[in-house]
Amino acid sequence: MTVLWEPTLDADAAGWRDLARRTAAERFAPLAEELDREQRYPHEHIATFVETGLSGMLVPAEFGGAGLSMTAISAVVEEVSAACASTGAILAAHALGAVPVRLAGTDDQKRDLLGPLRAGEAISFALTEQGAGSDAAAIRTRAEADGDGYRLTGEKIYIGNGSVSTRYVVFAKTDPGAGARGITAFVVPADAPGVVIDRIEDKMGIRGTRTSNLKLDNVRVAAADVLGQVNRGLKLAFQTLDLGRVSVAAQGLGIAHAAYRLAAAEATRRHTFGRPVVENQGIGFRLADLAVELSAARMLTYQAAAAYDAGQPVSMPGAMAKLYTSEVAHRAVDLAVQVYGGDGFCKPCPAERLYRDQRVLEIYEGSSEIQRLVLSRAIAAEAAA
Ligand code: COS
Repeated sequence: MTVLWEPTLDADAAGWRDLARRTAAERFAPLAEELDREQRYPHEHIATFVETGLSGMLVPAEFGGAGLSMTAISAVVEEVSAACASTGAILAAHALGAVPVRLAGTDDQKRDLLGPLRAGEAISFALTEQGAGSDAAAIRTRAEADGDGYRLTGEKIYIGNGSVSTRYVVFAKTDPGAGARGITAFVVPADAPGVVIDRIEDKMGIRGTRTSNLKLDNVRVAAADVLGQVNRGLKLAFQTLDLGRVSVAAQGLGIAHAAYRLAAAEATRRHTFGRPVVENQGIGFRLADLAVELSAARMLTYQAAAAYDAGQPVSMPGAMAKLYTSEVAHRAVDLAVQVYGGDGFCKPCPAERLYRDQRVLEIYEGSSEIQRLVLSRAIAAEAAA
């Protein structure tokens, strides 16, 4: 029995978790420091995703994938993130781009877009713009009707897997006067005329991931490239983010667990004043609190995943899981750095890398403030009912 609470997984999910754990230990963990130092996108890890079948985790069986449950995906993302936060984030971003296709794609779109993911291609989710991150309805990218199709113009930023994806799910205004009810989702090929990617971000953490902009200059798409209903794209984006937030929570579990293990091992190994650091209550009690918080974060995250698998709404459990887990991960990496002391402040201490890798979890796919907003609005609505 371990101190930390562990989810009871069905045989299928446990099999995928074990595969992810083995693969992550053998292939992803040894490169984590190098990817961070060189800010290098790990193409070889994509080959490993393909070899192990992890590339098809979100692809339903009828389109050649493994069609994992959200519980299994969470376990995989947790294991991979614990070994290499960048690789976990790459896997989660692959999933984020595929979700709107699964939710709203026609059979033809699913065949065309999801099948190639199994072979290692990526599709990215492109919503955020300068001035429209938290306030997603404020996007300015326009899609103007053009014969039997549309022409898209605007610029997206902070695209996960940007510049390595072959396709982008782009959200654009089709009825600018209609606010949230005037946005449509489009599938845009990376090689369409007018698509330009000219900025790769130099990030604080998860530096092995590629994060880019996406400029669209009068890009022509066909009516068949509309994903879901015209003018209902924002709802699709929010449904996608509901699920994405469970994946971010799973990334947080991985990072928090890695930090917890480092802190516990170092606090037990290192002696001060003639005894192991862990026997000083200032550190030992913080580790105890962290074990409780990390267990609770796991419960919230696997409960959110189970809710989705059972066909139940995931907005509230997903918001709770992301909010809590990302903040527990913040406290975990802070403790790991503190336990390592001066070493923890210097490279190449893994605690230093985790400290930087964790930070984005409280920002992307809805900041902590947005999760609190989602929850507080729901609380008010429930109280008023
Ligand atoms: N699932 C499905 N539909 C949803 C939804 C959800 N989770 N949340 C809202 N909607 C629907 C609403 O029901 C409403 O639909 P109708 O037009 O049919 O009434 C529509 O979407 C607009 O909702 P709302 O008026 O609540 O939108 P707001 O502009 O007030 O925004 C928040 C709500 C702040 C919660 C939303 O903008 C958000 O989540 N922002 C963060 C975006 C984000 O995560 N960005 C990061 C991008 S990835 S790095």
